[in-house]
Amino acid sequence: MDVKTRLHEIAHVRYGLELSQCSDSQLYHALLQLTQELSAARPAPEGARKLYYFSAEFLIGKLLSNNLLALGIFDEVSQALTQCGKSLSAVEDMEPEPSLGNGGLGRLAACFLDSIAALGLPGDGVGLNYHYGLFKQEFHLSHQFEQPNPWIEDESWLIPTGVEFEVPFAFGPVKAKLLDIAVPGAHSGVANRLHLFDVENPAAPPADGIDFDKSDLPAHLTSFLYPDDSDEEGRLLRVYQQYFMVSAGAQLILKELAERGYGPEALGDHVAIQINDTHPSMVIPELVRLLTARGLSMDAAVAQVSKTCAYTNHTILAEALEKWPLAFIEKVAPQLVPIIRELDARAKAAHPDPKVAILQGEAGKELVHMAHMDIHYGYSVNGVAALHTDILKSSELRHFYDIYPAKFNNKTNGVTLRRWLEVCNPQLAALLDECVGPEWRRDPARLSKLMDYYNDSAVLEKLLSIKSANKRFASDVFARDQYGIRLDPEAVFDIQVKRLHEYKRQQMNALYVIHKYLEIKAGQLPPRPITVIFGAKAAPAYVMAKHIIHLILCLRRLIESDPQVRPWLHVAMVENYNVTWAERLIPACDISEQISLASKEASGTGNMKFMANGAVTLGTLDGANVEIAELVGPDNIYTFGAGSNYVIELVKQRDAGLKPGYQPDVYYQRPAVKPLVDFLGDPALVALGDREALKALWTDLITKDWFMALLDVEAYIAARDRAVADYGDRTAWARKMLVNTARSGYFSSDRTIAEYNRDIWRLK
Ligand code: 26Q
Repeated sequence: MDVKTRLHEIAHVRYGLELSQCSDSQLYHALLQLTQELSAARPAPEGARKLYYFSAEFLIGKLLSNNLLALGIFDEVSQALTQCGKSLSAVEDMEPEPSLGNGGLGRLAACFLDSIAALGLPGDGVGLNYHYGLFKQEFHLSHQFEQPNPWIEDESWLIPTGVEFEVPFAFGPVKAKLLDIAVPGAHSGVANRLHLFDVENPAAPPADGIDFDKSDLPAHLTSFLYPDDSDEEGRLLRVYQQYFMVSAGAQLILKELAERGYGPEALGDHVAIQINDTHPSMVIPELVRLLTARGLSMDAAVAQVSKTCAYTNHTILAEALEKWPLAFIEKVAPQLVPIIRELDARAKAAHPDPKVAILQGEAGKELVHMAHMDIHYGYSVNGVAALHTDILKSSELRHFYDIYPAKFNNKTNGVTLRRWLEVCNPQLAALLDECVGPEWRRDPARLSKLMDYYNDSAVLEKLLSIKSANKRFASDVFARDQYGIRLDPEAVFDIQVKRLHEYKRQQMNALYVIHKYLEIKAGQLPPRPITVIFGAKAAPAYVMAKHIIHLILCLRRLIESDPQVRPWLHVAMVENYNVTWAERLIPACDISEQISLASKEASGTGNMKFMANGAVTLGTLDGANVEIAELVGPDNIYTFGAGSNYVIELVKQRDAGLKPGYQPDVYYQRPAVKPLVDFLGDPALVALGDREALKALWTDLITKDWFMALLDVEAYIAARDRAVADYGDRTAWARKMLVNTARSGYFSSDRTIAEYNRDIWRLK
């Protein structure tokens, strides 16, 4: 039966209605059923080994469009809806967005599942079914507030499997129920699964805010996703969550291994586990425990686990490396403690250097260094961009690189161009079909053929008109969703959307806004209107990040109410930035802000999405920006600021208390910088906001400035002004757009996954 007929039939059976009579919500549920049926009919891919991608986060976003595309029925469904006066995008508005991740790491896991299935590789995700996901952000009086973010409805993408495992906590066993989400692969005809574990009796929704009684375990094990920076109190529950995930996941692996006809002694030959940062690292001792319980000797169990597990590092921020008190693990899962001690003893016997020990600190107060356990007992360690892997080898993990050079490898991140180009920017995708042929959709490297049109004025014009249309669309949605505020589609759209973190330096972007504001007040107008768009959630306990949001929102109000400045400068901040917002904003962007302090952003993946959609990067030579710069060449990117070697040297001096280190005061005193920073105390601004918050930010900038915004701010302003000026030569700018899209094929996660498979997983 063809798809259209089946859709009509579903509408009839469910509602007794014609498609044209259905509400958007009814159509959404009918399409949910249709895609679920088609995914269920697909076989799972087979191979010598099967991959389990363990991650505490899968930031999948809405799934309807993506799944229609993967199933090859997007156009057909879209037409069927249009024919009866409906629109797919209105239907998609009915779908709640699951926010099962914080940001980059979680979104990467979702892109990876999409690519694994598209390449026809056997690989499933393993994670947790958070009921509320990351908090929903609201702004009141220019401050962020957090609300619960429920996403599970009676009918959803979750498929009950009936599979259950018991997770043995110290306080008693808890049943882990397995729910699956189908992951159909584009072009491959197969489907994988995202396995999400849940408790049997989840807690009732919280009455107020996102606080809850953290002592009420186990009902809360899967209530919330932890923000990437959280308070002490929350940390113990996070260990409970992690153990819940890895114990159930490890049991699932052994069950499926047995179903394929293999015993536990053959684990490493038939299974690969990718550990997505250290959040799932307890899978190592848990598997050792389960294998020994099934009769393997300790030696054999350790050998199998070491053939199975591979670790990805996503950060070089020391404060983000997980070190759990052994006492926490004792409290949560005491059965792991002797195993961790044994793993530590073996590592110490082979490598006495205390810097590489798993257990560190004096007896009774020992910390378990999760990354160290992964590196000793995993067979692969990878960073997520070339620069990041180099820094791991030469500084952060140098002592491990000395011991295990062959384990280290780089896998530069990628993004699925199906969601981040085909679905979110259909007009550009259609132009690419015309120019390079539709094969780019299977083989993104072919996007480079777009270079043939470098001097084709019709194509350059078309690129500009598509960008304009996307800007108008984003403005309309913005006006609809954000209290009727309009964006000016004629202005340069300069966008920074990502989690709020000092190292990402939204505060430096705000200093540029102040710089422009002061120039305009002094009568010096920019060559054209500039719209600066922010989107960012701050972890609830991250005080400085909240101050930065406050600054941005106060600047927005100040500029909005100033008739002299308003025509030239506009600041917008989307509330509750999420995957859906990203899909609207990225295609509308002219200048992509990627301005982290060099050496601090492991890779970045937003940078890749913007590039593919024809935005020009304004960035530091950090993370994957370095590779973007190499691919597009200096005329098609704006780079600025201190390099990573210099920054690493400054940080070393600062940590050792050596001179000169980094002294923000030296930069603050510069005549071009001081007025920008001091504007935080300007009466007009302070009148709109919270004096204490702005003062705290000001004091931090001039005395600490931990991520060196003042070091780079002058170079940043110069580079940004140059980009805004260059934007005026429309043909030259269109060429930059073209080169960026043409060179973005490298950043397809299909390429990344092919490399993981070739070098690490060897699935088939
Ligand atoms: C840890 C302990 C307790 C509570 C929370 C956490 C926690 C949660 C999430 C720590 C870190 C994260 C997320 C990290 C993350 O998103 N890293 C990003 O990973 C991307 C994909 O590789 C990179 O592109 C980014 O550069 C990196 O910042």
